[in-house]
Amino acid sequence: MNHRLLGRAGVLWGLLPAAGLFAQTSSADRLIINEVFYNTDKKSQEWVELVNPNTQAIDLAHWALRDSRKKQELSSSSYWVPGKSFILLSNMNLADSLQSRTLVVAGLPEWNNGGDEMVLYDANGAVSDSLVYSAEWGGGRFISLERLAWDGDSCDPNNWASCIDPAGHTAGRSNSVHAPERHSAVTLSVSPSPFSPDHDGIEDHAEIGYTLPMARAVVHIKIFDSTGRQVRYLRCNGSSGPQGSVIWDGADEQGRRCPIGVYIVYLQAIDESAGRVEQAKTLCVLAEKF
Ligand SMILES: [Ca+2]
Ligand SMILES: [Ca+2]
Repeated sequence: MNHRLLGRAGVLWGLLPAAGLFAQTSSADRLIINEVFYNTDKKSQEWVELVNPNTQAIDLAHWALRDSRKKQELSSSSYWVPGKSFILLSNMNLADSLQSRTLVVAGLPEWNNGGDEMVLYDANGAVSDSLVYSAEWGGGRFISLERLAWDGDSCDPNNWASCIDPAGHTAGRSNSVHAPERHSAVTLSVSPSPFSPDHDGIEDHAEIGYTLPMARAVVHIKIFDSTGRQVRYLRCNGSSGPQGSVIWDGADEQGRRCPIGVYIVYLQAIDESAGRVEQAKTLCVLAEKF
């Protein structure tokens, strides 16, 4: 069967990083914002955890961090962050209570509980990492907001979640929720693709099948168009075993048939008991016969 758009998937897929939705940035020579403890009673209890994912140490001299209102230099003299290690930034010395390495920065911005902007600059003024979080991304009163994947997009809400450690945070150590491998162990497939939801009884639905590397998980499946706009929340909070499938009828959230084009199928599987989150994405082509 012939379909329009057949063969164009690769072209459109190449355009997707420009949309920014799943853009991934190289982590070489930079520090990454890894955890934010923003919802506390006092500014002095807040902190930000940075991670140095590289093997070589990085000097924080003249690095800076800003929120939506002010930019604050972190250190006027050398302060080395060893390779593969964490550092907390705080207004107060939290070493006694958290037992982790802390750089005390008087004048560090206060992080708003509802959401805030956070931009980390290196000594040359280049942006090392940045995000604009909201309370909906995760975190809560004395519960931190944790990053899942170091090489994931800082601005992707799906790359952040509430800490599930009993302490409410993982200051100075690996996060309680994380995507451990660069390549997900999830398999995700769409069949048939292209499909043509024109109700002629032939290839009207796409079956999205998956296998998970966990016995039980809560699964979210979303459909995005090629500009990164979410068109359908196909499965929300669904309890799943190690494999499953869902049907997409080609309709958006309002039941309208989506335009022909290339769509992104995004799956997130969360195993809270193991503190494990896996993600995967694949393409699906919605076409029409001719
Ligand atoms: Ca706060
Ligand atoms: Ca941590």
